[in-house]
Amino acid sequence: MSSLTLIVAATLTNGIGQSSRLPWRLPREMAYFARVTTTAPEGTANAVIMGRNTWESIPPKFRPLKGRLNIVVSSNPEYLKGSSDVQTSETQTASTSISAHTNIQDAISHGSSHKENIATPAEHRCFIIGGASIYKAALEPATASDSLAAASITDRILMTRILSPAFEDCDVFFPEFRDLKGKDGAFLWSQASHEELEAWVGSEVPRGTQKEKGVEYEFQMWTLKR
Ligand code: FOL
Repeated sequence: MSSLTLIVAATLTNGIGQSSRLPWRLPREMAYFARVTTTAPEGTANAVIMGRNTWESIPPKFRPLKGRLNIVVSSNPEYLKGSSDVQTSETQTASTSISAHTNIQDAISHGSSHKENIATPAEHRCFIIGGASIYKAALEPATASDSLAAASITDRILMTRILSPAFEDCDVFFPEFRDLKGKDGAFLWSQASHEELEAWVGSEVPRGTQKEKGVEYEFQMWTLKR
């Protein structure tokens, strides 16, 4: 059992993508993503779990995401076999390794079962970085047997909320999570304070509405109530 953090940038209507890419280009927001997903104590590294479409959406010069254990999930084993840059067998360098899995549970257990050695440092945190179907699986209720919940628990969402413009042409969406309720009828997710966000990230995070290239956004953290 390991805990998972979802990291996402989404519009007010949960738009996350358009035509297989991010609808915006926000260097400082992307720098936050890179910092948060990379930061780990010396001798450890974080894992980033992603679906095949998200892997392909990362510019080739940035993939695998450096300094992180990259785990790619595809339900099509042929893709994993045939691809030149995602291989079925694990490929590793000192700071980065890639492994491919045909289901999310395997990907999670791969990420969390990593034992420290020279090639692969011990895993610190495990991030789900998308896309829509992987996020959806990660947010399935813990009762569903065929879900991520069986292998792990998603208990944190690092949400960059894109406030404006609306980016109405999005064609891929993050699942709505704010209205999810438990058996007792209480909301499952609640927004943490900015102080809690900074404490978890381990360094300062810009507070309030950020403006970059005409886009307004805010860094948020949500946690699963228990
Ligand atoms: N979460 C947040 N907050 N913002 C995002 O843009 C985001 N994107 C994804 C998942 N969660 C996110 C998926 N898409 C790269 C590109 C696309 C992508 C994720 C990462 C990427 O190239 N990252 C590089 C930084 C490149 C740069 O500095 O411009 C990295 O090293 O992380």
